Amino acid sequence: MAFEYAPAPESRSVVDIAPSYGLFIDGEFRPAEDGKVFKTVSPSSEEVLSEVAQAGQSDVDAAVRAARKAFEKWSALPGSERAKYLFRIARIIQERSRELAVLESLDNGKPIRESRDADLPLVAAHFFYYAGWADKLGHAGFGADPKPLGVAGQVIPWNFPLLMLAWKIAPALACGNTVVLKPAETTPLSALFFADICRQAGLPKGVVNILTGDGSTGAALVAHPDVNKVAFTGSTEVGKAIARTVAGTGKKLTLELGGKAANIVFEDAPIDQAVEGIVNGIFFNQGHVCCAGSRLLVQESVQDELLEALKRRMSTLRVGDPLDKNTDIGAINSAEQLARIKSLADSGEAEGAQRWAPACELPSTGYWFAPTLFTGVSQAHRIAREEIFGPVLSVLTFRTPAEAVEKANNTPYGLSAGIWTEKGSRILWMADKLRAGVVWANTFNKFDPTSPFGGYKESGFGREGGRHGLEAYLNV
Ligand code: TAP
Repeated sequence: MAFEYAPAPESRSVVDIAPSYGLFIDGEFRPAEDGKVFKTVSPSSEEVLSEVAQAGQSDVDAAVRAARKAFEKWSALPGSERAKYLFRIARIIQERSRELAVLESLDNGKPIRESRDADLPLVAAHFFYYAGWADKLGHAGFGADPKPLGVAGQVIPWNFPLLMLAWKIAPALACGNTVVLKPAETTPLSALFFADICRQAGLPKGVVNILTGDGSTGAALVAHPDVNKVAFTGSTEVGKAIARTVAGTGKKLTLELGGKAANIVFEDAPIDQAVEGIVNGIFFNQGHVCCAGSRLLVQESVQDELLEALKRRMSTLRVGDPLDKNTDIGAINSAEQLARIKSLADSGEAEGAQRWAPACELPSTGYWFAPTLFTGVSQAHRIAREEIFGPVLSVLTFRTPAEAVEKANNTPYGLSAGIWTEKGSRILWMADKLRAGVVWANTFNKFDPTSPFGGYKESGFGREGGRHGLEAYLNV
């Protein structure tokens, strides 16, 4: 069955993307010292959106120098003054949210409904939330007068470009640190628009610096001797490399890495509600979510009923133009990521799992992957062990709660998990046994700035969000 939809695209004209952007250092946009640039491409149309500067070592040095200089005055401001800037930034984000949502969907490929209704409101909420903490740090449980760390070097991925920026920058500034942030190579634009928002808010020069570039820029930032704190979100592989770089330097480190979350459905769960949660858990943001519910653990007795309902629901998902408000699944962020998803899905078939996807016509240009389900998956299969970071769900079964816990925990990761059951006592028992930083019950992918988020094991350490999120940016 081919999908038919009347395109009602959000107008591109609400966002004015310049043909080129510089690095944002010390309150000014400037080219990279060696003049290097790279192109950023829309994954839904393969159109070049802009050309941005590629920061090298001397640009990293300049940005860290600017942040160090700004730190003296910024950290000495009363918290109530820092709060004013953060509130101002939050309000400007709200005012410009339509423009930013369209920009994010163009550069990242995510559906406008998600960037408009999830990413942008959460970005603003993060700045409002941490603005509220800026003058109350002495009451956060870290001593009467906790001090900021200094210059924070922050490296973020492409799956939630502006939201990951907010998770990093809002608590850092609230605590009195200054920041050098590197967005991902495939999604640099919203961070550059954020730089413009910092100017609009009158934020003192050098408090926020944005360095676009590739992994080498991130590596140079992390290794810079005058960076006091490193915050990274991305793959476990790069996280391990960063941990090695930072080891023994005295830099404070938080790592937010991959996941392979179990979404566990018991036989007493309301099936329709669970199906919505499963769909949201794995197909939200094309599955480019570190806490995605990528392993469905279903109790054997309801397997047939659940899978039938799930397939019916998956058949209604619309894949296509991210700017169409009816789109459920947008574009895969890059050709590289698409190749990775394809190769892992192929390994699922090769290892003997059964592959199913609803019939759907994918656009001929851009990077797309149909929502896909694998049944007959064993714990040894790569699709049950490795993070796919795409719209691919691996289904496993269990008989008893103890077996569910054992299978859910049988992964090097430990970021999140979901439980679907009517029994409150079972939720509490499971939450205690599951080795996951976040456990959702009868819901999935719920985020809130007041709630700490972070992992166990190879999913990283440190918490972002909530009061706990302050600790990462304070000398406690
Ligand atoms: P990473 O390579 O980890 O990229 C994350 C960020 O780190 C990007 O800004 C990246 O720059 C930068 N980076 C790369 N190498 C670095 C280094 N040696 N030192 C410092 N910074 C470095 O992730 P990816 O390549 O975008 O995705 C690969 C896989 O990672 C995905 O398939 C997915 O499984 C996983 N992933 C997980 C998450 C979360 S939230 N857990 C997020 C993204 C990806 P460039 O963009 O220029 O490479």
